[in-house]
Amino acid sequence: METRTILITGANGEIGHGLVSYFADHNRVRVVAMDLNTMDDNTRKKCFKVYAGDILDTRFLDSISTAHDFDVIYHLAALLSTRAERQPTIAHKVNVDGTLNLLEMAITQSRLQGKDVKFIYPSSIAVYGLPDIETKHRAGRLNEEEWTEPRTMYGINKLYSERLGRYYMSFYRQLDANPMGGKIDFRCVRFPGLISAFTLPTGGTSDFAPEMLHYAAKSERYNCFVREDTRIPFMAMPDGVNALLKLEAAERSSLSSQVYNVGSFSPTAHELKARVKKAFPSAEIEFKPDLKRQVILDTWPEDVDDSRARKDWGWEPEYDFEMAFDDYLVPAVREFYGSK
Ligand code: NAD
Ligand code: AKB
Repeated sequence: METRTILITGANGEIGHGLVSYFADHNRVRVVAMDLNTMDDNTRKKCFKVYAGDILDTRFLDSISTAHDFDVIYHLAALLSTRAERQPTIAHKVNVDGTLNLLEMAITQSRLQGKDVKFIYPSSIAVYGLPDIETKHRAGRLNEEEWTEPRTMYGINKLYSERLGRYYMSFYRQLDANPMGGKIDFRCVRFPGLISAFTLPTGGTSDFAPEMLHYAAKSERYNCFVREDTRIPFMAMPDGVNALLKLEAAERSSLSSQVYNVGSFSPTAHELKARVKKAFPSAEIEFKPDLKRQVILDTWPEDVDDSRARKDWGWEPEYDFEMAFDDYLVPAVREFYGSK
């Protein structure tokens, strides 16, 4: 087997840490990692090459592209929903123009190398937009096509990027007389909120779940910014990383779509609090809803229908709600903070 070269953008983020660690334990992979922020030493050591720079800087991207032939690009760099809503024009630049720059890099590479380059893209449940809470309750589990009417800049950016990926894969420069070389093999998962035991998210709207757990483990009081009855889907970080890897490894011929929902568990904020308090009985968690952020969560679905991913590439989460806490989150977060 040949050694594969993999580019990870946004490698210093939550998912990036998980992916880089996975590849570090596997032979025959060269990870080229890039992020706006300088990579921490631990992550840096696990990579073949590390770059600090902006995905909006096309000269910077060109310099990376001329130095490496990529087999796979994991494009993770983005601004998440709350941050994107506060800085919509910057978010549009990073989430849309940045993605376009990476797709251009990928198509150029595939044409020069004369082979397909895989492009793995994490989208989000933010692509959905339910008009009101009654409709949200009634709609329940959504498949990939229902209610894709996002009401946030981030959700709009993600939905459009899914479609850009499909364009680059199937219709790019469709008027060219002699299309040459390889193509982009675009594959996308729509993630729920991810919960890691080792990193705290910044700038997302699903952040209340990981924050609740981490604050409890640090014995810090937590004011939860959502209502107790708020229900959106979540997933343990190892399953999130695994979903990306599994989709990347799937045979192209088995994929009937470019975009796949992946689900795992879907508790209310009240149920999350109860589960965190079971692990950390002295945790102080109070619900103090931020009405503006709540509106965003009320437009996201209660759950997702991931039967297409299960059928096409054998998606199945390892962790349900109880197992995520019992077998991963609680032991790992305790060890991380040295808490009891
Ligand atoms: P994160 O915020 O932890 O990491 C994103 C990384 O991108 C950061 O390290 C940041 O420095 C980098 N970045 C931002 N702007 C950049 C730029 N202009 N140039 C280069 N790097 C830049 O996010 P994450 O949780 O690791 O998410 C990774 C991807 O997964 C994102 O595309 C996100 O939308 C998607 N996603 C995440 C979740 C989740 O719950 N974590 C859910 C759904 C989808
Ligand atoms: C966010 O809250 O913005 C992310 C997501 C669900 O995409 N965690």
